[in-house]
Amino acid sequence: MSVTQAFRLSEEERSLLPTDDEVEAYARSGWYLTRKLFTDEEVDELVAASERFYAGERSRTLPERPPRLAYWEPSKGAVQRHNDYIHYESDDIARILRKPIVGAVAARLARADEIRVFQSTLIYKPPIAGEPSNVVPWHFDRHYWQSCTSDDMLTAFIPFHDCDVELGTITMVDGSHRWEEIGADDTTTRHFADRDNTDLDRMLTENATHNHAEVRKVPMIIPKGHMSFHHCRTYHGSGPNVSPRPRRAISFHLQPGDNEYRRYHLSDGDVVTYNHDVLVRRTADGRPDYADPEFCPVLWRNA
Ligand SMILES: O=C(O)CCC(=O)C(=O)O
Repeated sequence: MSVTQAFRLSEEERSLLPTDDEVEAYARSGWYLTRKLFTDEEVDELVAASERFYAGERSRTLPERPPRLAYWEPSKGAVQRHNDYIHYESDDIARILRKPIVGAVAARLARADEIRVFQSTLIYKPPIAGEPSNVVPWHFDRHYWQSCTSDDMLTAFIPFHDCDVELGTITMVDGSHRWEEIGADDTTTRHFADRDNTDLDRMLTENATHNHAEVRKVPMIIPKGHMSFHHCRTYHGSGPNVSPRPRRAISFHLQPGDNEYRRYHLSDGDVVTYNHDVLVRRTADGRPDYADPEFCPVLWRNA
């Protein structure tokens, strides 16, 4: 199939794209709730494929385990599950995630001509009200992607069911992607699971105060088949799962076509690395290639 055929939308799919006003609203708020992009059958298949994955089924496994890979295994027990590179390890899940409409929505929001996969994490919050690992502290994703040149990366949060506050849905701090940042240090490049929650809460409050901004927390109430998008500088987090059901989702992290690897130094001179750096092919000048089609396939390209 040629590239232009692969990235074509039907008339019906075109009606699912964000309008100009919605693209403007995303630029102001840093988040967007989509229309219904996946059918109920596709969402049900995500549940079934994720259960097969948890039972050990893999289409392939990573050639090596990078140093900071999130990779739940049954031996870790009833904590929140995170599994990175799900688009690489499960073809059944990748097939659904890579529906062109998802990339086309991202391209509109990021005002980009091309969107590639950056990362995808399968997430499962067990239905245990007091499970501490279920709480996702306030953070923004750009901190983890300092080896990237782009300030316009974005994430689709894709629940596998209706998702609301009871299930611990993702919650955005409205407009926070436009704040000027203070207090960023080497620790911010570490994943929230390796950070102190009170430290992260304090950072949110201090940054809001510095920007004379109110912290307006907006829980994403997401019907089945819909998804939310957030900008890579939008503060977000999520609460406990106090429902009797697991909260199942994928965080689908996306990069605009112009994103590339850059050397980013910490204060002690160390260079920040991302898990891709030991997996992807090299560019002609020897840098990790964040356009390697094996790990970072193109999701959408404007004709
Ligand atoms: O699982 C959540 O509630 C938050 C996920 C997240 O941090 C993200 O999608 O970037």
